Amino acid sequence: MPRRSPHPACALAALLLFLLVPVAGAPAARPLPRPSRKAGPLHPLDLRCEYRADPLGIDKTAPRLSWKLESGRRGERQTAYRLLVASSREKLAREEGDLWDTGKVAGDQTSGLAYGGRPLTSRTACFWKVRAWDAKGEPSAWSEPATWSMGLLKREDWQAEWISYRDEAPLHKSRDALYLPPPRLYRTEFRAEKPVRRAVVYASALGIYELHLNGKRVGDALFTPGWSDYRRRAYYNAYDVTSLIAGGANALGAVVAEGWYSGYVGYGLLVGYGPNRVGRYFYGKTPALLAQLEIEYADGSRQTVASGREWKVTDRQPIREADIIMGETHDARLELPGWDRPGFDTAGWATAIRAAENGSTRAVYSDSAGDREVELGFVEPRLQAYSGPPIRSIEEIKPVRMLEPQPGTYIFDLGQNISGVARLKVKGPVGTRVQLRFGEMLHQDGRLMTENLRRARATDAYILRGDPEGETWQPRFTYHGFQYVELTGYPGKPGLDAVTGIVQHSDTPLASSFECSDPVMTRFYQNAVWTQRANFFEVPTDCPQRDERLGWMGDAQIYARAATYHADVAAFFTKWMDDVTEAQLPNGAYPDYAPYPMFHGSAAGYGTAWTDAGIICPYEIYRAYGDTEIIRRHWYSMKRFLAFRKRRSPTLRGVAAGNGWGDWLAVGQNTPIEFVDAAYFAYSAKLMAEMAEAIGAEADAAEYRKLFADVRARFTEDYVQPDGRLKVDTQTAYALGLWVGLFPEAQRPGAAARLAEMVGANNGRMATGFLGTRPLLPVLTANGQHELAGRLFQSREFPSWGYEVVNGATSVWERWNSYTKEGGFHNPSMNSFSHYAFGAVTEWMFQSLAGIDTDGPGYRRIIIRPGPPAADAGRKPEPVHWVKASYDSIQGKIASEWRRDGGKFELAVTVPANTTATVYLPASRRAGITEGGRSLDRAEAVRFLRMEPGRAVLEIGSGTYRFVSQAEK
Ligand code: RAM
Repeated sequence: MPRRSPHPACALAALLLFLLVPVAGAPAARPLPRPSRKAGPLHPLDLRCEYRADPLGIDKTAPRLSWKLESGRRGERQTAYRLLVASSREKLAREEGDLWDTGKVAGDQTSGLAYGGRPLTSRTACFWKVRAWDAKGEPSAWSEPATWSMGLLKREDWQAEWISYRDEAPLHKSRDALYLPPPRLYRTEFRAEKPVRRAVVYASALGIYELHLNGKRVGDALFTPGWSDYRRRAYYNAYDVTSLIAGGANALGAVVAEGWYSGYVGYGLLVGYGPNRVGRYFYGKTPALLAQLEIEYADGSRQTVASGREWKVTDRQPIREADIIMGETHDARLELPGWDRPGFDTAGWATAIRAAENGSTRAVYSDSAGDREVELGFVEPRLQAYSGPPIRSIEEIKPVRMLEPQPGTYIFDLGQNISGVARLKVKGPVGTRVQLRFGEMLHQDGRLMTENLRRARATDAYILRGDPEGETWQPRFTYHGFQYVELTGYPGKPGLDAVTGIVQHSDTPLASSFECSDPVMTRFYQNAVWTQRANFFEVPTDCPQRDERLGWMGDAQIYARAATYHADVAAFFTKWMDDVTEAQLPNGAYPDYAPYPMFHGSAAGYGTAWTDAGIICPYEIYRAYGDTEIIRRHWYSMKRFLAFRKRRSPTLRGVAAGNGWGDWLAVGQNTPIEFVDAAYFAYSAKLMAEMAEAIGAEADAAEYRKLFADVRARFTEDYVQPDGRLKVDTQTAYALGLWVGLFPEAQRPGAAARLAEMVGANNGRMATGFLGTRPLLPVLTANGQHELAGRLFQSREFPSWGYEVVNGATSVWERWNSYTKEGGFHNPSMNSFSHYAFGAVTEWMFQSLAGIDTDGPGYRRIIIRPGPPAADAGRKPEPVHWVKASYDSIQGKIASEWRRDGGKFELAVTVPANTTATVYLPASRRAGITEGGRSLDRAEAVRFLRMEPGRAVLEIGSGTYRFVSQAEK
């Protein structure tokens, strides 16, 4: 499967590196990059519209444009830019910006530039490019051209009707038996008689659709149109199909499965939620399709092919079951070759109906908020263009071994826990049924461990058509979280190539690399990235394997910033924040997960720190990408939320109400909910004040600053003692208090000392859960306890990150003790091996170990602050003594690579063009610091600012630098 080609930035950066003589005694230390002496012009590249490369069918009428800049020259920046947007590729090539020509605009802006040209209307195709002027006022060449196109912006643009099949099946009633109806195929034919200039198809579904045109699958996105509250709103997607239109007869088809709309969702079945308590039909009973193909001919005429009652539909097709959680069954004997090509005989197919013709179906819907009657018949949703990165098949993994725990049962080990599906390769007699089951772990005796899947059947099956050439199959409407695939019913003994792991997730471009001298922690970084990939699946899910996979808010807010280090998640969060706002409860609280098809736990529907994700996630996106639009878009909703918080806590103290998830999965210490709530109330107010300032809402900023101060004052009154100790004496309490800034200045050192003392008293171990773990290392580092942070980070003792790795983890576990080599599995009813929350420590790895952070929003100014833990000859494992990390920020690639060798400290830094960085270089004195072998005064684009205890503070412009200093050991 094609993988995205390396980013041009990487290639250029790779060119800039050349080898250093390795330092003796530094195991596996990587050569440090040498600065480039080569001068080069400014080069704009990586053009994005609404964070995406060449998006089609967007509905933002002032989309935000961005680019990155590269230069081989130090201290380079953009002094002006000119952007052209044209209505055709040809016009753009002729430098005719008929839609928008900004002219030469002075300034350094390269992201979040809102389109300000001629009004954009439905269907407009836009072609654009940019050129930048450098520090000397020299213009660059034009960038490569990029595109975007507008979707269907008005209801009237849609001629297509929502269509469906006549659904006479009674509502399923049983919780004991699964109900897995087959997807439907839909098709129509049309003729195209003239040369085609452009053809675009727009499509949506209540359910999941897959479009086909003339025998080809349209696009490569999976699980389209994505998950939303379909009762109110559905996404649609657009595809350019110009090259697929044939002269003469054409056939347009679709497969529509139930997906989140009417299939099994979350733990609905397990706990008996939803209509009839059966765990399905959360949004409605019968899937529906909407499709509109628009052809523009070379002569200017147009033709529209739209879903309607003349389409044909059937369920007599090979996919017999297709459920996201339960799995997929494919009977290849029923394949309908040519169903998506013209001329296919549709005898036996039914005529499609308008979705509304199925009429009303009423049912009693149950969840933790009680029983109520709901309508499950068709309700027309508002349409919105999909704004996220689509889910795709990203990568293939070959199994590393095959086991046969019982005769005829084969287990394939991918060597990596992933989300996605398995592709099966098989040859055998017609009618043979091969079954695939999925698991993250094996039992001691080699059997597949499926207990932690709870009610997720996670079973696929393929029934052979008996092709003597062999058959391959890959499901399309289900996915699993797994490392192991169990095959039964296979004809003969399979080879290792019978199964291929297909990694699937939202296609958020990976953005970083991290290696250090401790291989266990290098592996942990990889585990965190894998776990994020497995869970950034349409929404930020808690886990990919069991019957849950919900967009849990607590997990997301803890992890959002770490997520930004691993991948470009700007578009992903842009999409999901709309789901979050949509799910906001009538009282202004955000629910525990979004989308929110069912109330869970307390009927209140929210829990402290989970509900605050509605504030924290946009904040983190603003910080990482400089995005003020996400703040503006959700401002009203966020204000409603703070108003709710105020109403609920009139004394401005924390309260224990709603779901008390609290410091979830902490070991050994319990932090009271009121305390957590007070801290999060303050935190939300503080972030709101900062965001208000960012969008120029002065009055709001003043109000929220005061609110923060007031909540903080109550907090101090209630909890803080004169020596800095808290009345709630848990590690999490200190970590949260220090993180949010709740201690008066005078009490801060005492609080930090107490936190360190508590870790010591706990045999040097953490006692924190989801909420306490994220801030723990950052606050230790920020408060003079970096050594302790480093020790916790590298610990292999339970509970720790290293403990998971030495116990064989390839992903991040839900619980600190999900599994031990000696003791086996912990509590299978809630034990995921792919849960990202505890992986949030990678934020500290980047910020405080590699030392890459933003100074203000969006990496316009960068902080490079390497954090070598003190060399301690006796400590096991040996303290980290080299790190090599990079991060592809919204401004371009940042790299920090350092190595400590006795008293010598080496640091290689790269910062992108158009940015500056403050470098905190470990050094005991200024003299003796060199850059590229020269003394500091002679180094180009380096400014010495000051000495601080143990380090020199420098300012650098863009480029690659290599510093050497003498530092304390
Ligand atoms: C679990 C989820 C999630 C957590 C909630 C409270 O079921 O997996 O991680 O946020 O509960």
